[in-house]
Amino acid sequence: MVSEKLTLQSVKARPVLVPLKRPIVSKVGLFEQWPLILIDLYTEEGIIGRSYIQPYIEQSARYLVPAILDLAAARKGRPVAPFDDFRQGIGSLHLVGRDGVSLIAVAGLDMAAWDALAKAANLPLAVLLGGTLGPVPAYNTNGLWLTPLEGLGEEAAELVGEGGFGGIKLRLGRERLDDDLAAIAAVREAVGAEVKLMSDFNQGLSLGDALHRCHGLDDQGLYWFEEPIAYDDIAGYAQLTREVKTPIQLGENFYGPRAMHQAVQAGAGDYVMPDLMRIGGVTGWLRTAAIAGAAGIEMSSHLFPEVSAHLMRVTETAHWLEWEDWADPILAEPFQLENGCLIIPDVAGSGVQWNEDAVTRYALES
Ligand code: SMN
Ligand code: MG
Repeated sequence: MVSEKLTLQSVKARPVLVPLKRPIVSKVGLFEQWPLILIDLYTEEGIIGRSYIQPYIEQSARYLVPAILDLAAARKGRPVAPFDDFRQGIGSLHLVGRDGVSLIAVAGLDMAAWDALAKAANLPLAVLLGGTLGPVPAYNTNGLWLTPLEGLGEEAAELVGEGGFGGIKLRLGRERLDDDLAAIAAVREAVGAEVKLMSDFNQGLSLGDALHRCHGLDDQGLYWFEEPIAYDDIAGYAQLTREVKTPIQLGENFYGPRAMHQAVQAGAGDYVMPDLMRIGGVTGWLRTAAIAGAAGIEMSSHLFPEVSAHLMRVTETAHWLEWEDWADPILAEPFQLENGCLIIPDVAGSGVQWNEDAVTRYALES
């Protein structure tokens, strides 16, 4: 047979709510537990593609699951072809907007489709994409939220120790500049000079406040300032990038490759970090990586460490993988870390498989 084909049969999308080891206390919200939507894409040939999305908002399953299932129903009986499906998916939903729910639904199915294709080829996703398996340098984002200063040093040391990490991320944008300075000092003292300190403002500041705050923190040796202002104020980001010495990082809220193109054209950041759910899954990432690569901008990942790790192996300007373990409670085989790197398992597909007992335990009514 010249070509093995995969034909979409049906899709299941199951919301779960999993416990977090450390609650997320951030400018984008307080989360004690973390919602995921688990997607299983069944093919007539018997291969099942799997993916998850992390929609932040527990109740969002009420509108995300129907969007995913509607798209899937329109594809029933058709070949699993993510590049075609990406265009068709956005095309079919653009009347209610190209971003947001539409792109998230497309992205979730896209990641499951690529997993199915890699499984059908009996290759890890990175290898299907023309790369190799290997360690992926990661920083630990699993803590250092906007929590009391007293606990930060101890937590920073714990975070480094969780995988021999060479970088950790600290949330900033506390009430006063001095509070941010004290947080940085506590963390630095605990982890020493060598560990890279990424920082994230989670869009918490106005442009004026960001100019003050970033200038006030510019000599602290932070590795990057992430999202000081609202994610779509591209002109404001371009100004910060021009005026601040510390590299500006953004991109977790970019919806689709065109948003990356616009940001790059505007000089909106020194670094970028797309999120698989918003950028459009594997297909959206590949297109986005080409834009960042051509521009010579280093590209990190946001959340989704498992699938992102495969993609970092084929990303021209691959920079840092963001490590969080939030999906671990429902994964059959959580990914492992060694010497600050995520280890991609040598299995067909992305390596994302469910622990069905845990899925039942954490199931959420949609
Ligand atoms: C973040 C991610 C998920 C929840 C809150 C904050 C953050 C990050 O922006 O970059 O990790
Ligand atoms: Mg962020």
